[in-house]
Amino acid sequence: MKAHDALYIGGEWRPAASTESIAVLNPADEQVIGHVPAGTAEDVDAAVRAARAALPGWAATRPAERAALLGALRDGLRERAEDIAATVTAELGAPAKLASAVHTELPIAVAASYAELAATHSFVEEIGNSVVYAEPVGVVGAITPWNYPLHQIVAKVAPALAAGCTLVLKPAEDTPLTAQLFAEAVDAAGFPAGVFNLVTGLGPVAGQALAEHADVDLVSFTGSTAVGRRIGALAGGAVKRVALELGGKSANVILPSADLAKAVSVGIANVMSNSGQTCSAWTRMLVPAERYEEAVELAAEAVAKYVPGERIGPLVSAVQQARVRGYIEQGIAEGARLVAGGPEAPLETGYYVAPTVFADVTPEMTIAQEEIFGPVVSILRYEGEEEALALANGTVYGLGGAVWGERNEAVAFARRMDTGQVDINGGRFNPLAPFGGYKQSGVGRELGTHGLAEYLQTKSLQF
Ligand code: TXE
Repeated sequence: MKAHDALYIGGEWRPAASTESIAVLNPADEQVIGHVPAGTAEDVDAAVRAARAALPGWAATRPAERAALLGALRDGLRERAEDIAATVTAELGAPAKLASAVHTELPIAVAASYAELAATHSFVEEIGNSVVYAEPVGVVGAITPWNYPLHQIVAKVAPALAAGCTLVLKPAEDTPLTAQLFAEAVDAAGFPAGVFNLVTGLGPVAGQALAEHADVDLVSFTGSTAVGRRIGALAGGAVKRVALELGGKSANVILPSADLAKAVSVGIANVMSNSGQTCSAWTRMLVPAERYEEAVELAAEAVAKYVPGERIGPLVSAVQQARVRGYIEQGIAEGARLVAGGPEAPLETGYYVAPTVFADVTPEMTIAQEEIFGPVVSILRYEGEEEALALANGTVYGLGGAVWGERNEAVAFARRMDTGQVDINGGRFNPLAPFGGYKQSGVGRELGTHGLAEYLQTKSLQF
């Protein structure tokens, strides 16, 4: 793994305007593994200009040409798969298996899906006496978080390029090395200069400059609800398009007809994966009162398998570690029953948090309402389906969720949940299914044709 001491703008690696840099740490051992440039507003402006200059040419390419280049990008990512997985392990702390299966293979599947969609999607439609053209929105500012360093990038860049948009990417400052590897793959694929640009930098500096830039037509942001709200307000003020993928507090609803042991063990695995740093993680387990103690015991058993430093990695940073430990302390202070884990760091070195399970969690507790973004599960009790539904829908969020039980019952329940996607009896990742939130979990959808639509605007010609 090598860090580029430059930004990728206009088809080349160029020095940033300032010599300031950002140190990248390995959260498992707290060692510095590289430095990347801290881009400023001046760099963002240069990148937006490059994207603007490249737009007319790129927007005019035939979808088949864009599909071919996206196919080359998919192949370039495949060739770099080992390097990507090692980089994600180094800067996020993801265990090797997770890094290659989830952090590398899934985003490659998403890139592959857009190589195909660019070729097969119909960008022209006849409606009565009109012909409707789907045209690119223009220059995109993409701001991504660190929790899935490559996936978050691919889920924005691939549909934007498939649509004929050009873009500037500002990746998270905690995981910029994966973004640089991605830029290498874009460069090698042979996209025209300026179609894709990368500016590494701090959120309040480079991110803010990108979100505020007058010549950006669409801001696509994934991250905290606080920053998302600010970006949404900026975009609203400037009357520009915005896509927001924000936090979650998803419910894992276990109906009385469910296979309890499976629902609990898969539910725990879902939260422990990526050390709980998944916006759609099923962090609230809802269990029928008559099976509550049984579920709590099963959860304690299941979580014991997640040994920090072996099966479960650290959190991304000291800041996130402190935040999550603070939530665990708050859970205890507000009266939840600690069944496993706790606020003490399980290892001396590295930003680890003990896999934690709370029972006797009531809906008004902070740990039942706020996104913790760590390996912490709250188990709530319900009496009857209506209470389960009120609990499931009782937060400001609506991103993911799960329902376990007899298939028809589970589907009927899922249809009443205020959330963007629900896994029935486990579910399986589908790179073509729309992903995004109801309520304060966001605006817009990623993946598949719904994700592509975010980057398109329509023009109708009447005859
Ligand atoms: O997010 P930020 P943080 C949630 C999760 C986590 C919390 C804080 O609950 O604990 O957010 O994480 C850029 N203008 N999620 O602090 O700050 C920043 O550089 C423009 C959920 O890391 O929102 C990075 O590229 N951009 C989430 C990106 O925003 C700004 C994933 C996300 O960082 C900016 C991550 C600004 N003023 C965190 N300030 C999910 N939905 O998956 C920061 N950024």
